[in-house]
Amino acid sequence: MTTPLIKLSPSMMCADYLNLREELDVLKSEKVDMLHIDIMDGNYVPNFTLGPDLAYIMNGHTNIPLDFHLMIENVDSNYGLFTKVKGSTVTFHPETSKHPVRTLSAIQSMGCKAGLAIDPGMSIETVKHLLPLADMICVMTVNPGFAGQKLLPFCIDKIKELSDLRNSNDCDFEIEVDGNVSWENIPIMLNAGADILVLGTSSVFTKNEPRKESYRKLKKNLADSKQ
Ligand code: S6P
Ligand code: MG
Repeated sequence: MTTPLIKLSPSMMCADYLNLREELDVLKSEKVDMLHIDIMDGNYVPNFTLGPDLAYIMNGHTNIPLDFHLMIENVDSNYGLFTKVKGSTVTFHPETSKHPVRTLSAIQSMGCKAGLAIDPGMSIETVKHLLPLADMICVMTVNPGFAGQKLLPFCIDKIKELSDLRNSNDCDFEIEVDGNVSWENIPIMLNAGADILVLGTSSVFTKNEPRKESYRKLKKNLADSKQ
């Protein structure tokens, strides 16, 4: 991509599974930064999606780092399943950990970046002491669990709040935005301070457009957003 400052993390739960090899080859040629892997347990969220084994196969084929988004109840017992690829990111919802400080540093000690995901119902204030310890904060702009939902507009304020806090508090976490990252919403999200875009059915994973064309539109959208 021509905009190195903005990172792209396509959400693999939105891919065409019957053509996964072709999907991965496009992502390789588009030089996306990460593969966003949603992990769900049917408890924290009412859905099941991908698992670590398939994620490692995707990484083995592409060499693209993984961006695990854990939406599971029992994160403290399971985070170790997701740290196999050094340099990848493992993100959890802080309310799913008994000791989030310990879990953040355990993930980092295994050679991965550690992220915190902020549910739409959770305030930034709740996690303010954790912010300097995290490598990435994922702001959820839809309820976790499903693709294809509509943006909850009040979540944009949280991106801005995080960006302001980062500037004033000498933190260096990246801000990821996850949920309805559409052509219309991308400029608003970038303007609020997002660094990483999770791309799903709202942009590059559509039924009626070739992937290459979607990435061409995305590049144009990013270039226009920078002006
Ligand atoms: C939702 C999940 C997300 C979705 C993504 C889909 O629980 O965490 O990563 O895959 O939001 O994108 P879209 O554009 O369909 O909302
Ligand atoms: Mg996600």
